Amino acid sequence: MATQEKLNEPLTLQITVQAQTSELQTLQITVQAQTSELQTLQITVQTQTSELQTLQTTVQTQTSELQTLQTTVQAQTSELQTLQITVQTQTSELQTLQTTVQAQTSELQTLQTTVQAQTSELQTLQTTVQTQTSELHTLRATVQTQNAKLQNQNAELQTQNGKISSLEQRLYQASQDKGGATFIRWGRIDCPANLTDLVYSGYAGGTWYAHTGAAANHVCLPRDPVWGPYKNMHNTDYTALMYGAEYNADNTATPFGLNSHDEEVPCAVCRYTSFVSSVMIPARTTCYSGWTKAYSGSLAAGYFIQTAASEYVCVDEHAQLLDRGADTNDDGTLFLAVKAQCGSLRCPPYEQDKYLSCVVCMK
Ligand SMILES: [Ca+2]
Ligand SMILES: [Ca+2]
Repeated sequence: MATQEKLNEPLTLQITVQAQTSELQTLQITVQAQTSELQTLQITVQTQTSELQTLQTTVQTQTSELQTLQTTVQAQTSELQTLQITVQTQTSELQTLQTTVQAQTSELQTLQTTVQAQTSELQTLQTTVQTQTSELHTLRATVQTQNAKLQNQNAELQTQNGKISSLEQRLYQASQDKGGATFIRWGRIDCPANLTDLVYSGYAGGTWYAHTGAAANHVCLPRDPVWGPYKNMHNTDYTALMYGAEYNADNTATPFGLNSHDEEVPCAVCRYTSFVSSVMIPARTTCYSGWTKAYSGSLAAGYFIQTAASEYVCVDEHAQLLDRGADTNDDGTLFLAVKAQCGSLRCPPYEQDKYLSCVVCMK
């Protein structure tokens, strides 16, 4: 056996060499492959190295950015804390407000209940008002009717009031006014104060001193004549005549005031306020007992040698003169002083050629 083995040894070697050669070739191929692969890896490593550098740069950049972001985050965290405090405060306020809202909601419900009750009441009232409005219209119509009646009654009342007033006035006069008699105060435009009222004042008038007919009495003509319907009748001579009056006493002996000659004579119609009678007493300046003096003065009448009749009147002791009368001598009815003439006239007590006084007395 050993021989055999020796015979076979070169072959084995060959086989081995071949195997090894093959294996070597395989290894070479493998080395080549690995070399190629290594190159590829080197390239890859280089590439990755370059990428790594790029990444490092990126990381640095991102680290810087991260720091910036951290700063920002810290600031925002601080701000967030502030906001959280604010939120807590607001939450607390909100809770308070919710409590308030709940209270108000409750109150609102109470009010709604009240409003509903009042609405119901209001409807009832509206119904009542409508009813009352209707009644009011009816009442207004009634009132208008009654107003019309009232106006008629007022008119009647006014008429009756007028009658009552008139009756009262008459009654008052009947109860209070014991006066009523009148007299003419010659030579004055006024009446004795406190005792009499002035009815009117005017101008003494009468007959022309030289006429042989017509009236004898003097009249007191008012200053404001009211003409009657026959004022403008046809002018004939079959009439009486009315003249004015002058004081015609001699200026050297006149009871009618200085320079009274040719002055015209005023007069006043007077009414007693508390006396029922009066009398003109010639030849007196005082009244008899129980009588009150209205005025005194001088007895006057017409010129005795003239043809016209006249009458005795009492001219006031403070005789007045009508304005502008002395400018002209117009005559008319003449007022002269009266002298006593003894004989049938008892002397004494009278005295010849003495001027007579007069007085108007009231009771
Ligand atoms: Ca005259
Ligand atoms: Ca004269």
